[in-house]
Amino acid sequence: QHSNIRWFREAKFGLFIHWGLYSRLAGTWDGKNYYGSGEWIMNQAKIPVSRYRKVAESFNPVNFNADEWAQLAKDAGIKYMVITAKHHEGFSMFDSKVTDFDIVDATPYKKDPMKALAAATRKRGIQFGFYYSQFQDWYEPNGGRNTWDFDESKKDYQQYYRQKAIPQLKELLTNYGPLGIVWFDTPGGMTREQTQAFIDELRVLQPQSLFSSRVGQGLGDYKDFGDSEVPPVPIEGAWESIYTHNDSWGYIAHDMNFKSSHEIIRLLSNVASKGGNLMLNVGPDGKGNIPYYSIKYLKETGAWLQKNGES
Ligand code: JFZ
Repeated sequence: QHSNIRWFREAKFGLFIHWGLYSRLAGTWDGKNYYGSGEWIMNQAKIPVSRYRKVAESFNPVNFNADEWAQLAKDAGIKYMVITAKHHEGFSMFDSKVTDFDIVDATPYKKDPMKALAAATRKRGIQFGFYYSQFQDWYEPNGGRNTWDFDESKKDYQQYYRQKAIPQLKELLTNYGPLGIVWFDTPGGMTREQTQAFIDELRVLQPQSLFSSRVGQGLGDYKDFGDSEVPPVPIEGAWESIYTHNDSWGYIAHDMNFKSSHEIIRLLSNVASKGGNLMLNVGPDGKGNIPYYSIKYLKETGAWLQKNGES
């Protein structure tokens, strides 16, 4: 058991944020609308790297306001926040020296929003963490699962881990202060021994940081259930359920199927009563706005918790 698991076990409520170039596409490519998992649009539409990289040229989230996001979380009663530093699309939402395919080098925005968000959450006593897609990287010839540009059988995953994933994770674990969580996802391309070595290499940088179960091989610090899944009975140990707010993790302009504050509160009670945390997702748009209904229902949830909750 991780020595820093205590805050997590008491947290109950987390905010997941999926934000990347897919947010700017908003579920539409070449005039066609896609639905569900907006962050998968590059894969769904089989967009070649040569075209996808150009999306960065019009990614300019001028409305992003770290203090507003952190304050919304605070008002909602949220105790930890995990945001996508790099999703499967391969685009880095932070200032990375490892690649030019990042928000500072490739977009007109030219700033690092993660720096501001790390500071704004910390100021409010919210644990801050990064989601990082350590295996799937559809932008890199050696990254996992882009089969429309690259031949999967020719890939050298170890090279991708050595040249991009590990150096970038070291940047994230070095440049943003203490991280509550590193949220890994969809493992692949590593044996158990390699996964353990990967963890050991990163762990020394921030021993207090919790690693999610999707680091792979059962080696994470707490258990994540499948997406939108709550166990039927109370579960021992530290665990988390993750839910989308509407039907997608990444922003989709034509998805209005948001869970109301009543539904969120019921979900939160169900998960908390079984001893776990609910990490609810929001998908900000390409301008940096959190969707209107996410703000509305999160604020209502926070007001209810203020009145009826324990903390
Ligand atoms: C992954 C991602 O592919 C997806 O885009 C999103 O980021 C989500 C939070 O995580 O998707 C998964 C991974 C694991 C399961 C389901 C969806 N699972 O174990 O049920």
